[in-house]
Amino acid sequence: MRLLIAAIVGLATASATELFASRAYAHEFAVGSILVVHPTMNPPPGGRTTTAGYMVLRNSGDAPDRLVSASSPAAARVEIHETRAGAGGMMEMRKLDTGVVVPAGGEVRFAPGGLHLMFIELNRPTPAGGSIPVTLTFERAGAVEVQAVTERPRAADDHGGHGGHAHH
Ligand SMILES: [Cu+2]
Repeated sequence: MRLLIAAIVGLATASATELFASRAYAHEFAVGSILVVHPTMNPPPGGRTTTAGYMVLRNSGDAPDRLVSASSPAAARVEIHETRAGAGGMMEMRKLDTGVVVPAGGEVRFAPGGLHLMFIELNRPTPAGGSIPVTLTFERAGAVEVQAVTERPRAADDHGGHGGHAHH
């Protein structure tokens, strides 16, 4: 009991930053057999309203599922994109209109240089350390609202705000 009280007092006195950090630590969302692990959004470079987001999708079920769409009240559109080497070795991006399959018992990684969510026409400030709600809709598991945390990807570098990449 004393331990529990200490924990509660500790929680009450922790700074907002610490609270956020502890919440971000267990930052995952479940729907059906799908687990959405650590959804994030790159802080958009100054003045831009388009940026990329990342996450890992795990499927503990015995049937494949498919992420069919994403949306957010914080953006006009959220698209599912893939970066890949195109003709001539240039990296190029394309929108995946049929979504992304999450294999049975497997996972799909959205990461810099590959799959990503594209937040287009953000309509609110998205300071680092904040988060925005994103609804992910799966063919089998249905829809789930997750919180995408605004932070830089841990992996080396990204194409940032997709400078020069047309999204319309
Ligand atoms: Cu993109």
